[in-house]
Amino acid sequence: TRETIAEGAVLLRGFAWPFEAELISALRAIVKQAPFRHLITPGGHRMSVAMTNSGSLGWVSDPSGYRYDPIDPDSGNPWPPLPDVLCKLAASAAEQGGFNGFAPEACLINRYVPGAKLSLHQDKDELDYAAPIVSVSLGLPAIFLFGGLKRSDTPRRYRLEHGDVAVWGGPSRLFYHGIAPLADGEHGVLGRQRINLTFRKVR
Ligand code: MD3
Ligand code: FE
Repeated sequence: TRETIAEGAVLLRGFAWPFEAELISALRAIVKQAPFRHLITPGGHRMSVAMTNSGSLGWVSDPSGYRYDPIDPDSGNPWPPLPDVLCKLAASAAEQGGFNGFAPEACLINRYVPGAKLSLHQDKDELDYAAPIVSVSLGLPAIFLFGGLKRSDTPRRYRLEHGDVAVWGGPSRLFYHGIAPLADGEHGVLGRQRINLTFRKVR
């Protein structure tokens, strides 16, 4: 199903199901080369969400700030390249959301275990806000908080489940958003975790 939840924001429930097996084996290969790690925010806090990246650029945070970097700082190697299946999934979802020719440079991969959360924030480290962000949810369900342009806008809550894909473009591209602390549970395929992929065009 396809639901418009804000101007430029489209929720495609179950869109990733046909890609499930290939997607998960591609993820396992990425994580072998670039394991999940807990980044430190510029404020000195360790994030409860663990992260890694695939693509020509990866998002990183350290005490000096946030940036996109072609090199994994933990290994000194480039991030694992974006597998074809991920690229195709992102491009076809973007097309469903009305964005043709989406070619992501970065795929940020977030891992949540029960209790992990992502506080309300804007995604502003990209230079190109005209391109959408495509997100893919896998594993345990999560409550997604979707605010507005101001931090003080009261967020709406959406339950994101395994296979749900969303396209965030237009005005919604700069809306505040976050993930409520993950509830405990066990997912049939991924176990006790939630994985979220966000595909981004950076420059
Ligand atoms: C709305 N990730 O990585 S995905 C992030 O589930 C991030 O891990 C969350 O926020 C997660 O930055 C949420 C949905 C999402 C992603 C990016 C957006 C919604 C968005 C950018 C603008 C507006
Ligand atoms: Fe975000």
